[in-house]
Order: sequence, then structure tokens, then C-alpha cells
Amino acid sequence: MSTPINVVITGAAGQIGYAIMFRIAKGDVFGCNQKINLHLLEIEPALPALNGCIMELQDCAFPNLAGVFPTANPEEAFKDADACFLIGAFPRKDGMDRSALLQKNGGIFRVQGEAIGKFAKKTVKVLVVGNPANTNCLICQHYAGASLKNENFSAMTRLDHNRMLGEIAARLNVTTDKVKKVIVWGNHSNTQVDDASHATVELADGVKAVYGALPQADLEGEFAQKIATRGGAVIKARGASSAASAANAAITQMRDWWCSTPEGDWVSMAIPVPDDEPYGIKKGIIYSFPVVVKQGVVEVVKGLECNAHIQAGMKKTEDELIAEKQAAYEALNIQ
Ligand code: NAX
Repeated sequence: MSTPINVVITGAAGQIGYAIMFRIAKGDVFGCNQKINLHLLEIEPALPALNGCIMELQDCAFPNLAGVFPTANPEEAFKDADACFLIGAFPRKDGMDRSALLQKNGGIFRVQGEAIGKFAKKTVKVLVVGNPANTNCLICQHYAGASLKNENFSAMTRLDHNRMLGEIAARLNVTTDKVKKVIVWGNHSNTQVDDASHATVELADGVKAVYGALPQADLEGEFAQKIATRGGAVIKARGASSAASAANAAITQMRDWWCSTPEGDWVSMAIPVPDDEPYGIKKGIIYSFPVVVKQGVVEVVKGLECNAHIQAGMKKTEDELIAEKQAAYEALNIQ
């Protein structure tokens, strides 16, 4: 019988929160032999709705669920946290400019970062989903302080990564397990670089490069555009933003971070840029790279050749992240 780990979900009563909590409680992230305490953080007005979710959790009778603790107090929520899914964020309202959005979210991720720095375990894994995810993650890390390190933080670009796998598989009429080594570089935004130039696909006659199995012009044009604007397409069709697929992406990103990436493949994760500044990306931002994870240690896959088109995109998304950081630091008065 395992000692329970403490798993925090913020924005737990929201649509992604509702889609993720049952899968975490069931064992989809930490495995079927791991008992879990769920710490569910919400704002006060959402606590009654959260209570309904908790009734449903109980009604699922998950054997791994050791306890459920709803709260509107970040200090309580992050106490002894082992893993955190930071999903709750302030949505962009009509007419709201970018700096107002960064200020609102900065306020949320400042308070949560401070609480994580003070109360979470030093081994905590913090995955930021709430948008703008990369910059919210940077703010959270800043306020968590020096007792936590780069390896404690990541932001989610796995939904974009999974969207690439799904779309390539659909175009080649294979299942997604046959497609490997796609990359999302940079920001979770329209400037993200959806790079299939190293991807492979297992077809009936062997393993082939995706560049070749599909036309390069499409992969760098209409395909990349489709992936980058997929969120908007889902909203248009469904009348609501991606929830089940976003929850699934957070589950797969945390699972690979916790349990290691599969042999022979990598995943995309937005992480604090390491000291050796891979691919020339400058430190001080949260940037998505291809990574492998072994026993909890995240390593950027180095030495991949990037063509001129991909390199230009990598620089553009880096510039956007630097500008977002500057706007957020200004809004929060960080020197
Ligand atoms: P919802 O609006 O359904 O839920 C957000 C929840 O967060 C609400 O219940 C709200 O009460 C709560 N909340 C707000 N402030 C909070 C605070 N200070 N502490 C705790 N809870 C708080 O949004 P949902 O569809 O669940 O999306 C959540 C976030 O994920 C959004 O910022 C969204 O933009 C972002 N996404 C990020 C993705 C990514 O790939 N990184 C993809 C999916 C998603 O769009």
C-alpha cells in the first residue's frame, strides 16, 4: 500500500478541471498503485460547483483516491504538494489588452508561486496550463523563489504536440503510435513552431520520414497553420474551448515527466531555458523544446538540424516570449 501523494488542481471546477480530476483519481497519471490526495483550489464563488464535482468523485469509488480537499486558500492547497496542475487563469475578455491580461494572470500566478515556494515539497512538479501558459509559468517560478529550481517547472505545449500526432496519423491513415518525433518549439500561441521535419512514421513498407510521406510544403504551410489554429476551430465547432483534449495533454505531459518518456521517442515540453541555451535560445523564458525524461530528469534533445524556415520560426516565437516577459514584468513591477 503506497503513501498518498498530494496532487493539486487549480481551477478545478472549470471545464478542464472537470475533465482531468476523474482521470487523475483513476490512476492515469501516477499509476494504479499510487494513492492520491486531491487538493482542489478554486475561487470562493466556484466552491459550490466544486462541491458537486466532489460528490461525483466519491460516487466513482476510485480505489486510489485517499482524500479530497477543496479550498480557496492557496497556502492550504499547496501544502506538501508533490505535483500541481495550474489550470485556473483569468480569461481574456472582449476589449481587454494584452498587458491587462498579463497583469490579471500575473496576480494569480504570483500568489500561487509564493505559496508553492513556501509550502510545496522541494521536489514538486508544477505544470502550468492556464494561458498565457509559458509566461504564467515564468511568473510562478519567479515568485516561488530560489528554493525551487528550473526542474520544478514546465508549461503545457503537449496539446499542440498531440494535435500534430493526431493530424499526421489521420493524413497517413495509421494510428498515432506509428508516428514519432514531432516537435513544438517555443510559445503556446500562434507563433509556436509545429515541426515535423524530424518526425517518422511506420507504414506497411517500413519506417519513413514524414517529410516525404507527406509534402514538405504542406507540412510547413497549411498543416502547421491548422495545428496552430486548432483551438479556435474547436471553439467554433463546439461553442466552447478544448477541454477533454487539454486535460488529456496535461495528463500525458505530467505522466511522462513523472514516469519517463518512451524509448525511441521524445515529447515537447515548455521548460525554463537551460544554462547551456540549446539551439541559441536565450535563458530567462519558458520555451518548448523536444525533451526526453529519465527518472524525472528532463533533458533537451540536442543537435537536431533545423532548416531555415524552422529556424526563422524559432526566433520569432522566442521574440514573442521575450516581449511577453517584458510586458508581464512591467505590469507586475518586477525589476
Ligand atoms: P474555465 O473558465 O472553464 O475554468 C477556469 C477555472 O479557473 C474557473 O472555474 C475559475 O473559477 C478558476 N479560477 C480562476 N481564477 C482562479 C484562481 N485564482 N485560483 C483558482 N482557480 C481559479 O477554463 P478552462 O477551459 O478550464 O481553461 C483553463 C485555462 O487553460 C485557460 O487559461 C485556457 O486558456 C487554458 N488552456 C491552455 C491550453 C494549453 O495548451 N496550454 C489549452 C487548453 C486551454 O485553452
